[in-house]
This record gives sequence, structure tokens and C-alpha cells, in this order.
Amino acid sequence: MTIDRRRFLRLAAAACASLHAPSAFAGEKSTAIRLNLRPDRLGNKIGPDFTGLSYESAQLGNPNFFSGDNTSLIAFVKRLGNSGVLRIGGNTSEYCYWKPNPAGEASTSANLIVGPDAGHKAPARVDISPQAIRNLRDFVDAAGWKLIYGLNIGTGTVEDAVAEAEYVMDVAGPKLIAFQLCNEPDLFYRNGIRKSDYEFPQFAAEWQRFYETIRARVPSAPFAGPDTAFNTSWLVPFARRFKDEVMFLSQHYYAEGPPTDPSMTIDRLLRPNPQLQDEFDGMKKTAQETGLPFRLAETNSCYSAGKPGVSDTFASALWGADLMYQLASQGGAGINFHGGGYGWYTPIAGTPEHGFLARPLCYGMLLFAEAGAGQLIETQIDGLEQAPLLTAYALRSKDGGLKAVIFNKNSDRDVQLSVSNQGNHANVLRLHAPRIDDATDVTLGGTPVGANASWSAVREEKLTAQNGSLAVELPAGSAALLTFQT
Ligand code: BDP
Repeated sequence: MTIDRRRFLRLAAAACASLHAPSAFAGEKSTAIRLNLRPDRLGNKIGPDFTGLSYESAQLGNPNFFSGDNTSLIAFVKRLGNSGVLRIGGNTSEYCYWKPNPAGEASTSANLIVGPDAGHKAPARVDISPQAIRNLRDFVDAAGWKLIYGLNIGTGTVEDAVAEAEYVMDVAGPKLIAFQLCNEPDLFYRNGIRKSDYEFPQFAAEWQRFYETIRARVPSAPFAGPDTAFNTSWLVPFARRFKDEVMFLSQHYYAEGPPTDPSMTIDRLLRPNPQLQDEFDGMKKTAQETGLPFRLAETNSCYSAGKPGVSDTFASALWGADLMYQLASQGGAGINFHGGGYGWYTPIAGTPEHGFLARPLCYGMLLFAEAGAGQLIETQIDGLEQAPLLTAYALRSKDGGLKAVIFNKNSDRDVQLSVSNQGNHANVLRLHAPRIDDATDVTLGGTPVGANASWSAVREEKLTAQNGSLAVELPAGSAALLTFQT
């Protein structure tokens, strides 16, 4: 079934490409664009835990998925960063139930694979066993990652939440950066979890009751919230009220949706989005008032489980990596791309039985991982009107090295960029696909990510400065990581 779907996808992508997709190297060329790096102007820091993934809680119904034995998925996760954050939550977290049993054995479904929930109806109820938590701990230990764990306050009892939190804390405590008490409570009013008059004050009262009851039993339990879908008018009051109770603030962001709307396209995905700016404004306001870090704890390209031809294409790689840098530039502490199973937008697709593979979005995250942690420095682009969807970020690594990451999200024009005064040489690592809507032929440094997440660059260009300036070609719909050398 699964193999058929992937084969179909490949054929469909190829057919589509030959009919009407924009060609990467066709179109205009914009030449008089200059990138200025300002190493004297320091920006925000990108910490080692910035990157992250998010999965549905229901995936824990199968304790073999997040387990130390799932070495293939562990290899993919490690490929994205030696450290990072795995967030467990999503719509299904409101339909997962803690089921300890005397034998400590799982009452579970050994092959359950859970993709992103489409949100059309209440998800199936799933039990979470102690074994699933023990295996989850082994998984994050093997990956070297940390954990955000969503509890069910939507349809669960406070007694169960306390018992679950106590066990999770016991088993995974050192790995846990936060519990979250619900998923997208700002949508409870319309998804059947609460009545239609559900507003922030009711939510805050419930949040406080669960928080206090859990803390009474597990005093060191860390928390984050509100994990809202989009509503910054909940974020700000939450931050004010619970600033002393949470380690960081969390909100979600979906660039587009629903997938049935024909205006949800690659073009739209790659353009600036006012909703994102609104979330950044909320994040900065709360950071200013409370000093709390902000994490985009769940994000992806298109809600309702993604859109084929958009979420699974190379455009998602450019979009996702650019989003990581936008968030970091605005002061965000980290990001979790939602996924799972063979979901359209999942960064890593597959199952323990059939193996895993890197989807285009994973390559964007890999580019970010290759650039690494560090401190952002200011960049400025002259001539942007010639290629409005060009973005560039620069960072100083811990070892003092200087890097720039450049995205040409314009799918209709190649760009020739000149970068001045940054030494005599730069190595270039390219993120590339034959077409912006390509779903299968993405490469980084000329190589695809192989089975078991094997990857190493085979193609790295070396640029040499002429008249103090490095000339960088950026084909339409591509990205490049520049590492400068003096
Ligand atoms: C988010 C939910 C997640 C869904 C996703 C989607 O938290 O469970 O899978 O939307 O609709 O709102 O794709």
C-alpha cells in the first residue's frame, strides 16, 4: 500500500513537472545584487537545541516506534543535529490515555504508525503504557535529543495527568524540557473539545488547576505553554499570568491551509506571510515583558495534514530552512516540524518495518544543521527589488568561522550575488533539486540522504574573490551555504 503510494507520487511528480512546473534554470537573471555582511553587528544566538521534530502523541500507542531499537529513525534524527528537541503532542494528545498496568506491559498495537492528524474528526483513542515511556527515553538517549511531552487536559482527567506526569518525570526526567498541558486550546471552541464559548479565562483556570495538581505530586516538573494554534491574543495574557510557572512559551504556525483550497500553492508558501509576522510580534512582546524564551513547538507548510504537490516538494525545503533562520533572527529559541508516518509534510517518512527516508523538508533542516549553531550577524541585501524572495543570513560559529546561508526562493529567476570583503575564498554547499516542485530528487552538496541517513557532500565548490568580491550564482529555487575563509 505504502510502496504503491510512493511510486504513484513519483510518477505524478514527474508528469506534473513535464507539464507545467516552473523550470529551475529558466527565466531571468538578476545580476546587480549585493550581499553585505556586518560582523560588527551581532544578532541572536542559535542554540544547540534549536532544531526539532514534532510527532502525534498517538504514535506512543506503538512502543516500538520511539524505541532504542528503531536505529534507522534514530540515525535520521541524529543527522539533523547532535542535539535537538522531540516534541510529542498534536491533536491526538487530547485522545491519548495513560494506562499503567500491573505487569508494566504494553496494551498496544505493535505496528501502529501515526501521521499528522488531519483534524477532520476526533482522532481514535490510544492508550499509552509505561513501556512506551521507557522506550521513548531510550530513543531520545540514543539520539542525544531532549523531550517536550504533551499531556491530555482536553478529554483526560487531572488524576491521570498526574500519574502520567509522575511516570514520565521518573523515567525521562533529565531529558524532559517541558510538559505541555494541551494542544491548541485556542481551537477547543470549535473542535468539539469544549463548548463554543470557550475563551482564554476558562483555559487559564483549567491550566492552573492541572499545573498545581501535578506540581503538588511532582514538584520539579517543568512546563511550557500555551501551545496555541495561532492566536497571539492568548499568548500574551498566558505569558503575563504564568511567567513564573513556565520555562518557555510555545505556539504553532502553519503557513497555509486547508489543502482543499486551490490558492494554497508553492508560490504562496514561498512569499512572506502576515500571520508569521503577527506571531513574531507576539513572541517579541512577550519576550520583552517576561524575558521568556519562545519556541515554535509545532509547525509545517499546510495544516490538515499537508498538501501533495506543495508540502512534499523541494519548495518545502527552502521554506522550512528559511523559516528556521527567520525565527532565529527574530529571537525564537527553537522549532519543531510536525510529521510522522508518510504524512505529506513529514520531514522523515517511513516505518520501522519498511525503513525511513528523507523528504525534501528534511534536506532544509539538514542545511541548517550543516551551518550549525552560532551567533547571527546582520546582513543587508542591495538590489532586492530585482529578486524579492531572496533572503540571506550570516552567523559566526563557536570556532570563530563565518558562514552565510542564502535562499533564492524566486522560482522564476537566477541570481548572481556579489559578496564583498569576506576574505579571499568561500566554500559553497548547495541545496538543489531539478525543479521547485520536485518531490524526490533533492540533493545537498550533490548527494541525497541515503538509507539509514547516510550523507556526505560530494560537491563543494570553492569561490575565489576577484577585486575583493566573491561572485555567487544562485539558480532559481535553490539555496547555498557559504563558509568563508580568509
Ligand atoms: C495541528 C495539530 C496537528 C495536526 C496539524 C494539521 O496540532 O495534530 O496534524 O495541525 O492539521 O493543528 O496538519
